[in-house]
Amino acid sequence: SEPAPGVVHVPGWLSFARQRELVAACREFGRGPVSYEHTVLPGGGVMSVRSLCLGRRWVPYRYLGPEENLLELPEWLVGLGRAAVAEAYGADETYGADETYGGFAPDTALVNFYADGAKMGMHQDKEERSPAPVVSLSMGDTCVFRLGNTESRGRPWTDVELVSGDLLVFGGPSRLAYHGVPKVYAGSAEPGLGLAGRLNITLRETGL
Ligand code: MD3
Ligand code: FE
Repeated sequence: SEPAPGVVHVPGWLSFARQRELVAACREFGRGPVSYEHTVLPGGGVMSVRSLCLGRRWVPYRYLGPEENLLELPEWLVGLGRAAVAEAYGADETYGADETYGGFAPDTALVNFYADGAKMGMHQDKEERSPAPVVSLSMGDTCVFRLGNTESRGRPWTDVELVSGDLLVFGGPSRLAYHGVPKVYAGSAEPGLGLAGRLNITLRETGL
């Protein structure tokens, strides 16, 4: 479905086997030189989500610099991101009103882990310099994803449930919309997934 212009939601895009592989991969990412950490925001607030970055490094409000690449962004994950954009916008990768984009080439991935009670406040993703869309993959517990407007954190917004296996692609006119995760339904993941909590992977082009 297309909950807003340029936003495409594909429920159940990832097979259960693929979800399990992604969960295992995300666990493995955290065993290397970097682990999942709470981000401290410039105002001193601490995010309840724990995050890890692959490829070009950043924290949810700032890119840390082009030289930093502590964990490689695996080619298979780049390929999954490209497949996601093709699925959402069609093989021509046209998205939004009348923008076209010649090929999704993500150079960074942010992996967010939501333990029980974690949420994400309304924010814009405006650190990237590329007009490319953002690809989001969800695993584990179901959440409420709040899709706002481009003007303010407040109403109007649309709440969309994101379930394990769902794909969300954000591009075109909605790329700068406020959004957040006000609620995660604890214990809602299928037991066979091997995950307590929620994982979300976003793939992005920094344009840096
Ligand atoms: C809308 N993550 O990491 S994914 C984030 O579920 C973030 O962890 C949420 O918001 C999560 O910044 C939501 C869906 C998403 C991702 C990127 C976007 C929505 C977006 C970029 C622009 C607009
Ligand atoms: Fe975001």
